[in-house]
Amino acid sequence: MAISSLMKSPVLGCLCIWLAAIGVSAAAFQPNYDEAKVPEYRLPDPLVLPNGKTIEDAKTWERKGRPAILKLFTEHVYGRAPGRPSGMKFHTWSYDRSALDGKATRKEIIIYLTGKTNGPSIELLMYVPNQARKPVPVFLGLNYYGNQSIHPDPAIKITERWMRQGKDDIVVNNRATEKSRGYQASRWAIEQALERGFAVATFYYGDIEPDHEEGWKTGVRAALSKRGAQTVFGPSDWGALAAWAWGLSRAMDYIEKDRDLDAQRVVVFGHSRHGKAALWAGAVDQRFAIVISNDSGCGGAALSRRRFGETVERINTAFPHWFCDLFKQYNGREDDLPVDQHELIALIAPRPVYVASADKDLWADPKGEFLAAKHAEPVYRLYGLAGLGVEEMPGTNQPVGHYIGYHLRSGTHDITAYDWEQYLRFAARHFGMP
Ligand code: GTR
Repeated sequence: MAISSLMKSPVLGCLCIWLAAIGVSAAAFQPNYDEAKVPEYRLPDPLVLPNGKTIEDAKTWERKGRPAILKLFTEHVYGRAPGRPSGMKFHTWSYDRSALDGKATRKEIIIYLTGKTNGPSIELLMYVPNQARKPVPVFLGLNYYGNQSIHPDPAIKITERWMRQGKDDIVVNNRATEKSRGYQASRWAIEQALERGFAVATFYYGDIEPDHEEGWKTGVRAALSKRGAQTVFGPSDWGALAAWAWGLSRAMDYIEKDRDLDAQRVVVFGHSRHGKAALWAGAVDQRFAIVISNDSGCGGAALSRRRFGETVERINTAFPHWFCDLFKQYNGREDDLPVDQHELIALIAPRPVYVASADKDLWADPKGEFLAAKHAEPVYRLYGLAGLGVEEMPGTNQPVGHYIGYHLRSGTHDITAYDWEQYLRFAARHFGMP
């Protein structure tokens, strides 16, 4: 039976929608996991300007090269986002100096994005170390299941926003339950970060846009548009990843106002789709001092032209709302992309950037992530900065790098204590902390 007739059956149709929602397309997509079958490809050179001239110094990169590449990514990949909305307001919803046995101050801040209390908002949770000289550096990242999922701390407000159905009664009727407290705590090394003198700030990515095809209608992409849920997006208008990245910049706007936090030392980080959003946020918004991509894969740190694991066509099919519409033109046509993902990393220069992969996470193409980091080096070199410091991909659990950090963790698609250890060390080194 053809897929199209299968889709017409109500039961199978539902199954297909469910599979698409969790990122498994019913269409038989066969990812390539064979290095020998990676096609030959030529990467665009970040140091060659559209007029064919080669960039030889950092000044020309900043004046001409960087803006040109940023524009290509904006128009062809992630889409154009608005700036900071006027009238944004911050409200301290909770403040407790005795959180986590007195180790930290817990703050919950509501960012009213349009200033209106009934408009879109971000609920930012943060832990600030009590035993530290203020202002402190910050790790800022999105979370998947609400702020209450990052730590078992019973005082964290449970998000009331729409959420994808999950396992184990974590989510019931698309709302997070009491059981979701600490559900993803293993992905958040809060205590370790606090001990090293970092604050950690996070918000639920669904505050900005629920992660499904129609999610934009109840997210900022509709709320900030004159036509609301009737908006018809142009080919280069923002997709969900650009919206999530935009949300990270709004959290940064808050950080700039909080005297306990050092806005000059903010690390934006993320795992998987949040890693893609973190890279784009760091590329666009140069206020982020360090950018960390954990297993971000296709549309993140992995080279699209390798077509290893997830491909452009596959990601645009399973997640049609993530990128701008124009990106769909490159389905099956990776070689025609005017950019590749090494240039996304290059946009972060001269700021330190860290790319991490996991050896069993072939879907995200670990080697493609390493190579993208490698091919970003020429831009760091313009600043006289060393990148990875190695020519070959290191073995598992052997972190490398100077201004471009990289490691291949043993294990699966996840963010673990091992990953955090490397990130905390990397950030501390670049911020001159013990
Ligand atoms: C997968 C998707 C990846 C990655 C991942 C995640 O289904 O294909 O690009 O983003 O989800 O975010 O966990």
